[in-house]
Amino acid sequence: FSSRLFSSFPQTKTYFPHFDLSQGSAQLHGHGSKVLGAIGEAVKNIDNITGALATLSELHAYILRVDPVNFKLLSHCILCSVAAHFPNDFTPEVHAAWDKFLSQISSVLTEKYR
Ligand code: HNI
Repeated sequence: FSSRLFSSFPQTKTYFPHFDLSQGSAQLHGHGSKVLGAIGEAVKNIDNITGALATLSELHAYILRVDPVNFKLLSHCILCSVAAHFPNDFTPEVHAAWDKFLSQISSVLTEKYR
């Protein structure tokens, strides 16, 4: 999903000047597992996503200062990746559920900006 993000929305690359962003780079793989690990934590704490991602929320708002628009772009790329990997399971209901879940995560990670 990171490769999709950087090729479809190259402006997002500006947050990763210190990364090797070529497709299949070890750094990108490592980072992707961290992001998916956080998404896994959100799944496990579906009733308390705010609590589960509190530290990450502060990191993105206060230290990384990622513009919130980028969360929509990333969510879109994650959704496309899920659809591409699990075409048979990606029913309209699953699509809607993932969309809702990812926007919930994005709200949590951008709420500290206000
Ligand atoms: Ni994000 C670091 C999770 C959206 C830019 N990000 C992380 C880490 C996790 C993470 C986990 C690693 C933290 C650590 O090492 O302690 N990021 C997530 C999640 C989302 C998200 C779950 C949304 C679904 N991050 C974004 C977006 C951008 C972004 C949209 C910018 C386009 N993130 C970063 C940057 C880092 C980062 C930059 C630091 C990378 C590094 O290692 O230097």
